[in-house]
Amino acid sequence: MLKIRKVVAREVLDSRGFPTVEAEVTLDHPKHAGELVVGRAMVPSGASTGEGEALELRDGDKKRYLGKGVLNAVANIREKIAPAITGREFSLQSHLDDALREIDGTPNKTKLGANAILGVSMAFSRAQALAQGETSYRLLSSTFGSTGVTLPVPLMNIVNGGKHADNGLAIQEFMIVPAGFDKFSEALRAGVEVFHRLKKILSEKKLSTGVGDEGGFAPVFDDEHPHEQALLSIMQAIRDAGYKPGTDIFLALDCAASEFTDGKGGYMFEGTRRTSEDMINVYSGWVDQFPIVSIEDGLSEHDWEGWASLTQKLGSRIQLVGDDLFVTNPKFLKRGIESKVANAILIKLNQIGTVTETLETMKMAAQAGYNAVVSHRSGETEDSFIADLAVATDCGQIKTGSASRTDRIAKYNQLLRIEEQLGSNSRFSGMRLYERFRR
Ligand code: 2PG
Ligand code: MG
Repeated sequence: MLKIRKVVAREVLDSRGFPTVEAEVTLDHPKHAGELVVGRAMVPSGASTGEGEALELRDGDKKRYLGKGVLNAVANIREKIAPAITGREFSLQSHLDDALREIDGTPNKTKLGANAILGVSMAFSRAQALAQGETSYRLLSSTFGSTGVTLPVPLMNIVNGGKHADNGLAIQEFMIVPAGFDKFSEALRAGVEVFHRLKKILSEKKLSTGVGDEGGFAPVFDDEHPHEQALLSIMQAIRDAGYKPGTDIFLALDCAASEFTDGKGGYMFEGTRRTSEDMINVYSGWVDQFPIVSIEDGLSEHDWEGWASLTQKLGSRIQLVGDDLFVTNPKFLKRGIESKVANAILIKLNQIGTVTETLETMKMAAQAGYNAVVSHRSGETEDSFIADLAVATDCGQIKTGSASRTDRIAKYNQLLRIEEQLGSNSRFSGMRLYERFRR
């Protein structure tokens, strides 16, 4: 039994310089009387959010941080959550999370804010691991019922567009997927080398090498087809770094297409209005031309019909990931599974708001044969919980940005530590997860 001694919360800053919630949960040490353990966690924040996400509570007081303060969420932890759980014993993460959900009492965590609830949920998970003398990934893997030894393939977002940059690219993320390696650390190294090569290529073309929110470059490609230019530049960078596209390193996109709809059921892409079928044709063309293994949010979260057709056309060739579409919520994922929409889900803890519900959604995905990609948000902190979560669940993929900005690198560094700790017990998921779609 783990007795909660104290719950603390404060307003800290995220990678965009906006406030976010940090929570600390103190437990009595279960074995050493008089000793305490403290778990701490920080909550991330998205920019291209799905409409079905749990509520991120912001103060809206324009006099502080342009209305983005989180003092109300912090106060909810101090005044509503802390008094309700302090002194109580919880033997499992799910018991604590049930209690948090009960205090809130709404389906989308609109009363306390998912940022308040998740902060406490993750901090408890950390404290629980410390109390049991376990690493976070081991504790999470025993909760999830997995081996917890699989290092994920990193989906590294080296060209940023959409809402994460101001370079006019409709597509939000151009990622490299170094899946053709035996070890995570080797895959990461290859990805990082490609990142540096890309910088050289861009600067030789006199294009900007400034980075966007997720640490990828955000150049303005002065071309009729800037997206193709981005893909071609990345292909060149892979080759210049000495790797083989399509063998060592693959490509992935997050289109975040809900952000470039025209409001009338279509899309505005490269200056022209497109239907869902037009967009599917654009993607099919790219899949023919480039070694793309995964496309996330290729169509809008409201375009379920288009999604079904996208899945029919491309689902037997590549991974199709639902992010805004599923918002880590079992209700939407269930609909996807039943209607044969997508074949993978993006996992973001703050879309649903507790560790337990995140694990439940991942379970549902695994049982239905859907891949899962654990993901950062565009607004991040140095908190590296998602690195442990990815290993713990053996999901095999993590999306946590490019090879710059400490908010992104913190997760890669944690994965390097875990790989070392696991030693010869560690596995690397590699190509396995993408090959299953190539029928
Ligand atoms: C996404 C995410 C993370 P945001 O769309 O997948 O890359 O962006 O956090 O802005 O929703
Ligand atoms: Mg996305």
